[in-house]
Amino acid sequence: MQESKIDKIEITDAFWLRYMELIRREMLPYQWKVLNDKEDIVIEKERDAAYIPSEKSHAIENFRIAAGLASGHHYGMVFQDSDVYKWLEAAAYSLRRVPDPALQEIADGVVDLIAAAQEDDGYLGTYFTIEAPQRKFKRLYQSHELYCAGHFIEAAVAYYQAVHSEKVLHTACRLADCIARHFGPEEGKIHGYDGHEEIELALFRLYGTTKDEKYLALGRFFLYARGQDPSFFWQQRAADPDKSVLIEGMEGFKPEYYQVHKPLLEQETAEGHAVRVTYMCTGMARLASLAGDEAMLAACRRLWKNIVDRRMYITGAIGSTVQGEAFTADYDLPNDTVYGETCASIGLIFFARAMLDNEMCAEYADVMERALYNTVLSGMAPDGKHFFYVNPLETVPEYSRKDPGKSHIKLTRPAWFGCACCPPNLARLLSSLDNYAYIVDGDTVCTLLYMESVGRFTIAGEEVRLTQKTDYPWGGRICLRVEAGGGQTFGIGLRIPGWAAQYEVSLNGRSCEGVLKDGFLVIRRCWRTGDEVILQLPMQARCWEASPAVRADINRLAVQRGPLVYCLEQADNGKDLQLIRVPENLPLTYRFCPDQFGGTGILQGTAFRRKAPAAKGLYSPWQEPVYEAQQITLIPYYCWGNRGENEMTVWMYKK
Ligand code: FUB
Ligand code: ZN
Repeated sequence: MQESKIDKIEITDAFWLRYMELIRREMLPYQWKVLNDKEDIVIEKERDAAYIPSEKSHAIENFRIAAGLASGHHYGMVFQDSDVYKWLEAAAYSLRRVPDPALQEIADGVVDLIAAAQEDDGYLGTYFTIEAPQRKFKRLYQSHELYCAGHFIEAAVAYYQAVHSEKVLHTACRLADCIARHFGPEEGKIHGYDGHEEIELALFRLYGTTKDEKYLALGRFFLYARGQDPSFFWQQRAADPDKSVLIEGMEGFKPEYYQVHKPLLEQETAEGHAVRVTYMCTGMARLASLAGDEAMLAACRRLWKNIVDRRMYITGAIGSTVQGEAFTADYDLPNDTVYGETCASIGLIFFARAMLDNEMCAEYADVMERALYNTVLSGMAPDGKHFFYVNPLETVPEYSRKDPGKSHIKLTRPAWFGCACCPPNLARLLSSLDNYAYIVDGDTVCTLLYMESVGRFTIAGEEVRLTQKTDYPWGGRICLRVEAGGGQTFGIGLRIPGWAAQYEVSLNGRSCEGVLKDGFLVIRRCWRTGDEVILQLPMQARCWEASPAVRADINRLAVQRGPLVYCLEQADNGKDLQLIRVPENLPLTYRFCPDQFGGTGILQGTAFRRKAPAAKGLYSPWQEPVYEAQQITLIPYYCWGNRGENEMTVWMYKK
């Protein structure tokens, strides 16, 4: 069969271009200044813990010291380098979309600096170069050496693809080669892996670009070695003569935290640190598609099902506890102590996208959409300079202020964090959304995320262009205009979102049928230039409930309109949101407000407020509750926390 592939997706969508331009014009310059300690901001700890370094970033200065261009000590988390790498990756995607000589000059300078900080044998890692060369690769459960390496490799591949910098790719290959000399199944090498997965998925990307099988084999080794000997990290720790810890607060974590309690093929449930799980799964899914590894794919499916059927919030957030930023148990989804790290939902999107390369199942794209439009967007403010690390589904300001167990539940977005993993992760995901819009499967082009765009494809050796018009997520009409030369037979697959109760499809103005398979409606025919397919999705707001197994959500309803989950905020609805009661068929009217939160659609309707019984104590004999009507306003969840400290809830109590 002749080749089919995506050639280029140009996003022209008003909703998403606003974000992409915000990243290009505001976020990248802002983050660059922060990484250079040139922005006058308060850096907050993501939770109350004395050991989180939050005086400054120092990330660029660490590289300058490692390169011998400055003197001093390393500052920050042991993985502070990854902030720079993620920034570089985001800059690469932005440059791929819009050439920008000033940004490229800065990025080229970063590449030069990274290369200067690299040691002669290819080793790269400013903490160990500056502070502890004798401990390289000796404390892998905490060191993040391969995690940082992975982030650099990802950035390097993206930057190479964007601006053809041979230097960045060369630097990345030298680093990967250094790792390959130290790790592997051979005698004399380390039969181990990093405490934080990332290198695996990165090596697969490097393999994709260089086609060097060594990188595929090394990534495969890391995945298959993981968990074979659950005591590996602790053996390393015992053997390290230096007993000082690299990251405080991590000593008590069990093997599950690092996903090393069992070999990956035996892991049935998502355990431990949520970001680690998603990066691991992304690596597993990429290996499955690159190598046709069926056993690995089956393991991915098991972990996927466990996450999305039992351990994911309606907002696409994952990670139920601050302790270890981790998964807990099936259906344990507390709304007010949740972790829901922005990076974890970003990782879930990576995992979903990698699964789509294995099998065309719309559920993967549905979850991608859920995580993206809700938790990921909630991770940043409309100014592109304030960020959430944790994305709760319920807040009470006084509880966050006074309960040490809720210190991670911030009420407004900080300017930066002591551990700044999330802000540059947002920048790299949102500036590369073109990678998530379509997929080509055989001779079928499938839509994944709906957004205005011009997509150029090669289908069975022929050029095809699809122009997508829509005002999604506000409107549900999606129009695809085809340009296909003199007529070609191929498939167009439309994702029918899981949230859509029904849909209509027309072809050139007439109702049309396709074949619905795994959530994609595939229309196969001889397409001609000018053909137009219109998909109409229902956009009325609906109440959703959680499985009764979720104790935190029992007798509660959440509102979703299209892909957007909505919430109540005190700013619109008054204090004591727990007193608001909603009927299941809550009628809601939709209104687009161009001036709110950069332009957003709000919902309004009549609900009830339970009146507090007069002069009663904390407890009293049960009485029939009394309600009064209350107009309520719901805003998209991603907009919450932008109007000062304020109560918020996604799940409302049923009347
Ligand atoms: O450990 C590196 C990153 O820092 C993790 O991915 C985040 O969860 C944060 O802990
Ligand atoms: Zn993060």
